[in-house]
Amino acid sequence: MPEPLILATWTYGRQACAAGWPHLVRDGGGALDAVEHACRAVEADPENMTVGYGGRPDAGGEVTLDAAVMLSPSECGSVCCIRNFRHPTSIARLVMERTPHVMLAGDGAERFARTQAMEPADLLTDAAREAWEQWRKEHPGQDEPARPKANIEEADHDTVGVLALDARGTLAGACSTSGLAFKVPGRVGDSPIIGHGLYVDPARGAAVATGHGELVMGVCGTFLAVERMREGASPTEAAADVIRRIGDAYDLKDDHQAGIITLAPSGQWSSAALRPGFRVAVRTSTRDDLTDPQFVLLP
Ligand code: SD4
Repeated sequence: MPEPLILATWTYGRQACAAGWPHLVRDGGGALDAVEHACRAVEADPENMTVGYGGRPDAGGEVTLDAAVMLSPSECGSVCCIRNFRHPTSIARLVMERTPHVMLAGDGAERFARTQAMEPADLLTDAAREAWEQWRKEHPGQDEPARPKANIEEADHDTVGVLALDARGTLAGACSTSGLAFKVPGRVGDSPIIGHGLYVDPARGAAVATGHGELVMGVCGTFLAVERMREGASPTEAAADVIRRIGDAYDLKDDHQAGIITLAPSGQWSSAALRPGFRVAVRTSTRDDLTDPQFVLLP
């Protein structure tokens, strides 16, 4: 019987793991409930400046959220450009469980959420609006795209990505984000796209990514990681291969960052990042801490 385990991105992943753990080990719970509740805890926290409520707006001053949930290639759901609901991860789970589709976007996703009795709510906090107003003052050009700094998540909080394995051996993953702060309106990153920000294959493993989504999207990052595990790579080799592939494919700038967590069905797991700063929260019956990635490409 596998040892239950939950892993989450960045330092605030500890908050996610703490919220997910009771759902992972309770009777009637499991990996899917755990990853959903882990994301919901971060989505509900207004102090987290770019996940859910309190997320940083796009360049036009509007907060838009993306999220995905996955159990297997035939059981996954996601939403993007959600503007009026605080829990996109739960909407993504409903897309997976109650529609024949994988991904709903924008107005249609919000209409679907209303049919599922999800409560609409404001996303913009005073702090996020003030941050946007300050950014507008410093960047008066209407269409100038923002360039976030590497590891901005540790200062300003960003995507939460969660993987879990329960005692029955079920693997599940979820991720939730408002994307890159002050992004061009309409921009969608890797997080809600299956195989980019999140991928789970029950027989082969799971992976979740964070950082500059465009880098991850160019190499189908999480699908690549799980595919490498399918070919026999260890979780560390698989995570490192994705980061190396990003290094090969892009002319990397100093402010570029990407991190990935990989988890095998056995419970063996690992992580890798382009540069130092990425951290992984881990919770088991005997552990509750933060770790640095096993592989880092650049000093
Ligand atoms: C995105 N990958 O939208 C997300 C952002 C992120 O840590 O993960 N930041 O590109």
